[in-house]
Amino acid sequence: MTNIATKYLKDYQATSYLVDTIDLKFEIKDTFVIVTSKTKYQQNGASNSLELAGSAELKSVIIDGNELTDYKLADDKLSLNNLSANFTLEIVTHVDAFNNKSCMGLYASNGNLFTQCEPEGFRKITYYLDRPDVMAKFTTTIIGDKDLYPVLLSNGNKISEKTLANNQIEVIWEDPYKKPSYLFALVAGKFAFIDDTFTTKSGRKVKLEVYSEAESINQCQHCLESLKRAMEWDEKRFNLEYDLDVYMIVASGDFNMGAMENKGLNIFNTKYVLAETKTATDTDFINVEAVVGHEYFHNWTGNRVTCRDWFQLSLKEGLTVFRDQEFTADLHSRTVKRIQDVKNLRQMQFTEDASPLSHPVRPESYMEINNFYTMTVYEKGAEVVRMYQTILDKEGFNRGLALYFERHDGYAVTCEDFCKAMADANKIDLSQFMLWYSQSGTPHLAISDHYNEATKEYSITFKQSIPNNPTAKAMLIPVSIGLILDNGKNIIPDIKNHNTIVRDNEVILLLNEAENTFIFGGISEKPTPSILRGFSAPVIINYAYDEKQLYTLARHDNDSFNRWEALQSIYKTEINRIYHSESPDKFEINQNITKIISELLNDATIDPALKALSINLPAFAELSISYPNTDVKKLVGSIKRLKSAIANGLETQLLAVYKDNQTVSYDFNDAGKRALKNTLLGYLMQGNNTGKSIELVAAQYKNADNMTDKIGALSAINDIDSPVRHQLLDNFAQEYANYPLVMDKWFSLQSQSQLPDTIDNVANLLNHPSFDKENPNKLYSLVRAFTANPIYFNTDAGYNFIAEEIIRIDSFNPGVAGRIANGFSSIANYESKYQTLVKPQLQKIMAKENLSRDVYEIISKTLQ
Ligand code: 0A1
Ligand code: ZN
Repeated sequence: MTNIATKYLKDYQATSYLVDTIDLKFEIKDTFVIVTSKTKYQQNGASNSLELAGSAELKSVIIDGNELTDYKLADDKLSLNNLSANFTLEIVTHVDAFNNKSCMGLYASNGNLFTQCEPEGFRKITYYLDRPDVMAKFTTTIIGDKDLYPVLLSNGNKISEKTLANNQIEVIWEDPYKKPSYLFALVAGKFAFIDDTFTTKSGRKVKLEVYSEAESINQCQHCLESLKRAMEWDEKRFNLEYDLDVYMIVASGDFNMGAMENKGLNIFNTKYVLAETKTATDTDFINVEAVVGHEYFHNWTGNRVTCRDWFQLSLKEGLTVFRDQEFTADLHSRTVKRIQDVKNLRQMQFTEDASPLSHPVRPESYMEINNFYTMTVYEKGAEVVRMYQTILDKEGFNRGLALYFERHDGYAVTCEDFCKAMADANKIDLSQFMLWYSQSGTPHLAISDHYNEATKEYSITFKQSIPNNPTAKAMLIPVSIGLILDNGKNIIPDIKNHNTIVRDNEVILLLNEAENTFIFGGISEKPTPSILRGFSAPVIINYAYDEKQLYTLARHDNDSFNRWEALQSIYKTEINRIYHSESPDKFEINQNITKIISELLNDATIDPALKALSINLPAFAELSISYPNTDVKKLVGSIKRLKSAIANGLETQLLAVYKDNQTVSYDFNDAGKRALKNTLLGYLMQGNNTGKSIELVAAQYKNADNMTDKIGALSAINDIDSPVRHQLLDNFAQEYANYPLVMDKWFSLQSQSQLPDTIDNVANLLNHPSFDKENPNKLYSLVRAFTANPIYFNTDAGYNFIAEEIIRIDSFNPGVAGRIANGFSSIANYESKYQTLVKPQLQKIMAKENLSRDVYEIISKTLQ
């Protein structure tokens, strides 16, 4: 059996040597790359031994000019002993970049070379102190054939370019900022580019360049524009300016994640660069802007101030996700963005935190750090950062951030350092807040209230607990609250407790004990509490709202997030009643639901994007965690039942609103209308009048002048067994055969389908001419997407298919295999028959020879 070590946060130790400078030389040959690294080391402490991480083919080791022959090389480590206090180490490796399918280290994609070094990819290139607390100045020389590699890029500023003999060119890059090895990048190949400039507020003129393969360069403009918006926004909102003369973004069709913030040279998945109306949806446009923002914002939160060790990953990721969320909120609709983020958090992070893979925002141990680029580290981490801002207000938060940069610019630090900067800048004690980093699981708040007619006082009591973490201590939880009277009036209550914040019409209760009670005076009648406004903390609230209260909130809450939330609670209550009813298929739904949806659709003051979100029912993944031993089919059926009842109850109106929201010629600003229209089409397709709805789908598909409407039509018909579905899918595959990212959408749709031939179809699609069995985007869109198909993944054949794919993919790309393996973790919460079915499949994966650390860790934890 594989023996894989666990690493612990508590074992952190600084290195015995530090690095001053590193000079890298890459000579690109026909079948491999020669890498020479010259590193200046200085002793740091008493030890004169050094252990360097590396797995590339080692050719030579030279210390201060003397070749070393008696070095120890074992377990991907080079050990050096009896070293001087200062020395220069020269190492030559050969890197097998052209056969590297892992998309880590130095690898080829369509003939071009890219690097991916975060978290531990640099060690696949050379032998080094490949950890974030070792920061050095990098100089990079790249030599390659002029025809094959006319573009040669690395971090920092280009300091020389010359032609050598034999049609070779040599380019030298120098990065003036010290950085850890995970931020190193190199790109070599044939690319087209578009450029622009941005002048920072202090007057620095920055060249902006976006590179892609020539055939897609006409899809890069939105990315470039997004970069300028991000640079401007960061100056305005956080007073942060860019610090180099050039900022480059390069698109790669083979990339394991979304994008990478390498200093001055971001490498992006094409998915987050290319966007043009014929081939990208409205959501794609927003996502490109958000990811461009995210990587740009890392320049300060990640690069200038980085992480001491990988346990601190959320220090940069939680903070940077928070920043990109705010960027999107400021540029578009704040409410829409908040709702989308919370939906995503509930579907993906709450489920992770309720699964065997639950871990704290700052994990205390890991086997493979690659497995910790999770929803918890990123999205819950962003909620943790948001809570600082909620508690300290925007000004206080900005003061804290400024102090954080003042203290730590140029250093590798910890989550404590961030918390301390926030606390010190605002002169408050935030020690209890650190529990958000160390305690796993989603906190639940059990809430009860009481109105005293005689004293006109209203009291509300919160009991906090984490069900799957019973020893958890009481945390500091900011709960934004409002009170609403029966006539719909929102009142600003007179609060009698100390641990509350009252600001700009907002009341925030600071829970800090297992049980907290708050008392409000001068309340004329028993109010309806609007709890957790704006989703002020990543918790689950349990308050026994009656039906009337939920409708009061849905209609009258001043907080737009909580109006949406009340509707969600209304839907959840109804789905729950259907789920527990004797015959869900015949369940008659509460007419108040159709009434309020009808009102909402008629309300001209509500923006269509918000209407679309308001009629969107909670997803299976989100609901399943509140159904212990979930009966998967029953839950899917209950959601469907509610949807079709709404569709049938409101058919005429849904159709009318669908027609009203048609757009004439494409304008991005109509995205809200398209979202509403497509949501309605999805509803209509679930109603009884299938024939008519299919006609609508076919017409919309045919007339669409943008990708959003095409995908809207295909999604609506995706679960309907009709020849039109096949025709449209065929037509789409023909039209977009040469657009890999568009074909990803086509694969995804089919793997999500609720039609009975889905498993066979998905298995066959692996051999479709547009599929590529080694490309991460393809594998995510077909194979990983299938793990989110509750009906067909959760079958013997479904589990077997995914297990076989994990075993196949693990041999060349453990990162992707690990991410697919995550799909098994939610089964722990389902009916036991599913666990019985999945167990042999998981054991089969564990028995694979040379199973990667990535998959081993995930499957072994899932099996526990
Ligand atoms: N730091 C990047 C995410 C990233 C992580 C790992 C990668 O390869 C294994 C690539 C990118 C971000 O947050 O954008
Ligand atoms: Zn990031």
